[in-house]
Amino acid sequence: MTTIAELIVESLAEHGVRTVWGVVGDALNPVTDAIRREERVEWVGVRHEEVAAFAASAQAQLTDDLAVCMGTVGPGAIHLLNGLYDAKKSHAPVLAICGQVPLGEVGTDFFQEVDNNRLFSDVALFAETVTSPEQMPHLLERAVNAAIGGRGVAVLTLPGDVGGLDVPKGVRAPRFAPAPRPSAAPDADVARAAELLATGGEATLLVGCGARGARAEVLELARVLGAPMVLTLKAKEGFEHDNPYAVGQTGLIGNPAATKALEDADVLVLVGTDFPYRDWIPTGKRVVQLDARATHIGRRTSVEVALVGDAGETLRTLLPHLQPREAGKHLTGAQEKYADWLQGQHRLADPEHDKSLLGRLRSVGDNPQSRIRPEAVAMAVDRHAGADTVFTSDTGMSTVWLSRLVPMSGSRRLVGSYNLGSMANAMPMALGAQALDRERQVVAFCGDGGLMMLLGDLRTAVTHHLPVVLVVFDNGRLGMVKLEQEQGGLPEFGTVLDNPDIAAVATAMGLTARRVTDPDDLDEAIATALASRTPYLLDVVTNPDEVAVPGKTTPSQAWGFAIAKAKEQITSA
Ligand SMILES: Cc1ncc(C[n+]2csc(CCOP(=O)(O)OP(=O)(O)O)c2C)c(N)n1
Repeated sequence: MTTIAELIVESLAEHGVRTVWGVVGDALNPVTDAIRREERVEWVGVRHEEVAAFAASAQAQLTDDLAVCMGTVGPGAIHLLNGLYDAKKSHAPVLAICGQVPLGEVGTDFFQEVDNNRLFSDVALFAETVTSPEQMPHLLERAVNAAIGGRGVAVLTLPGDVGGLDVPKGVRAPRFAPAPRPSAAPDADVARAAELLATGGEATLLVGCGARGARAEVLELARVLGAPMVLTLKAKEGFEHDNPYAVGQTGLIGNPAATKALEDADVLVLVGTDFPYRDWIPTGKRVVQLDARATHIGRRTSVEVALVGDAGETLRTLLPHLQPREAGKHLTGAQEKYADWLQGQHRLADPEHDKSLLGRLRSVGDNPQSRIRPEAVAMAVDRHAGADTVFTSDTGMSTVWLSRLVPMSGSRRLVGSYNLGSMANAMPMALGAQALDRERQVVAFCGDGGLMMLLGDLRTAVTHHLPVVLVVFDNGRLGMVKLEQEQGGLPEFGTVLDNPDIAAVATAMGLTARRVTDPDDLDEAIATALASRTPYLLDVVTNPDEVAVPGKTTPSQAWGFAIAKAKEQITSA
């Protein structure tokens, strides 16, 4: 006989699921026992279920296929929520298997009872509870089909006395639906787009991760239009390398060349992006938007021609309609501005810069503990990391340094909480990436605030032999909030972190760890960490006053910054 739990685990293994993340317990015991006996599936027991959900989200984003996490009755399920929201907002197919109190107690406000179907109703495309073996295999099929077909979260809840029940004799194995086949936008819409692009003037592309499968077509579009290409953070991987049209990111993490390329255009072409910041999408332009999801069309700016379809398929029908243009000042100007800006960033990251007069003026006093520039950390990682490294980053300033200074050359991958914007994701996502391939180099850019939130799972890297390299930007601050406060003209408040020696903590947890305080040690420390094949934490004490200037600063931001600094001087005097 086969139990419900066995049927679930066997069919997930059959589909290709190789890791399940979670914390064991009561209602889920039949499932974990089935995993114990299933050779194809590795159980990664974590210390906090949020880590399980972030790891699954990262795996789903990296593989474009189903990833699985588990949280048992009540609080165990609740702990999954943040990571599941990350998966939802990143369109990552994740199945969460959750526990529930025994059937007879459901609805009695029993110990630990939480109504999972309601709890997960906002985050999940599908959230149902298995109450009898006759619901198998249909309920499991519906859950997996919802996650894969709808690219989001499905939650399947198992009461304590249900997972171990036998499924009726002769029940067929679950069959999951194939992922939807991409198709091109309708010809008439493609023709309208071609007409607009032919007559509309200078174009700039804004490209997002929805275009990932269409790299060659998007580059060809830029060539034909003579257009600079602004990349969203999520399009960095796949589009940044060997791309003469790329001018970096826009928005708060961005650079002036990208901002200007958008502002100077007559026509904006949005490809596979739901870039959310309206303030950074200039108005008064003619706009063509191409996206597989109709719900993304016109959500951020007014669109004249909408192309609803797969990026690659649609561009292949559009490109033959376009006459190539000579690349003019619009493109070359943006390219030059971008190159200048990049050069400036690299100067900041140069250790010699700190020794120069200008560098000394910019550095914070004589305290050697705060002299390592985060830019220098990012650049040193880039120098020593491989061509196929997987990077993750925490929400906070570490994402800014990564975005600006770590090019996604070769087949590097990048994953973060870039739609939900949660802290604490980088380390769990690195664990998820590493479990997919233990030979591949995985590097996490962690904030000190972010890392400390889910610190217990440092040990998971050791227990499960996941040789991630965690680079902690230890600025003793909630740095991004400090910057927000100062740009808003507020004195810094509540952002100072009373950190322990994070390297010592990591060492106690069983990782190899090192604290770096001297800029002269940085390069060698990073080279050593990246060459090691063990879980490694580098606690780099960085300058908390390093300012990341956005691609465009408003006078009120600059003025706010000056006022905040003055207030801080007065209150600390
Ligand atoms: C879970 C969560 N809590 C709070 C925030 C708001 N927030 C965004 S960035 C940030 C500071 C991050 O600090 P840290 O991890 O130390 O990185 P830093 O910005 O200093 O590099 C905060 C509190 C958030 N995004 N997510």
